Amino acid sequence: MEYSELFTIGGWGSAVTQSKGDVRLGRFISLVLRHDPSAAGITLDGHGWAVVDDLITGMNQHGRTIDEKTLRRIVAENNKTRYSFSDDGLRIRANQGHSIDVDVELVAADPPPVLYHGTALRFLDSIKASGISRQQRQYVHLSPDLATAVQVGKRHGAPVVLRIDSAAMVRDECAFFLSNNGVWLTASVPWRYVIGVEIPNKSTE
Ligand code: HQG
Repeated sequence: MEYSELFTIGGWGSAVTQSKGDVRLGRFISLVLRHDPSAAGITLDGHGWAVVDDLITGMNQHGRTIDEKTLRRIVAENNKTRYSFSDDGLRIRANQGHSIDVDVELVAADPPPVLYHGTALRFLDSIKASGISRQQRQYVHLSPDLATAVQVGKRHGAPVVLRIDSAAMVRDECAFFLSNNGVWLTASVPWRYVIGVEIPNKSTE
């Protein structure tokens, strides 16, 4: 494989190098398992599980050539541990990030006292007015560290990171869930719990 075909994706933990083909397949798997199973002509059960054989067949029927070995490699190499297999290995689901209504049996947990939400500067006025809301997803996504939040924010443009007083939210009985891949999730974050607004400079990016 040519070096030019490879690029590195920053993420949680160490960087992982994936081929462009794997990245494209990964994006499609994410679309199917989080947002639109019909894109591969499959259905998910109420807990977000797809049958692995159905996913592979469906992807191939919808122009995404993949075999089981490739699927398992893409899942294993995923830089954010986005997917899990069932214990018997026959089903697969996304750990979090859904826009469709499935119950992935998230674990309720007490978060660290401060969490971070990365967003774009252009959303700030709207967030100040109405708080951080879940938009198309099931939950607001929060990161335990600033660096991850910067990366999340950059997906939308010039980033800004909001520092969240999660300890106060817990005192006020807001529920938090921890996904399998370390993302903190909550229903919404009213503006009063934002205790800092940080515009990252190059050294924190
Ligand atoms: C913003 C990625 C205006 C919110 C990441 C965000 C994450 C508002 C955008 C995961 C608003 C929604 C989720 C308001 C919130 N007015 N804008 N009142 N409230 N917003 O993609 O958090 O790579 O749905 O700040 O790493 O960016 O997919 O959410 O900017 O964990 O695994 O509306 O997606 O993970 O954008 O990202 P998103 P997100 P994966």
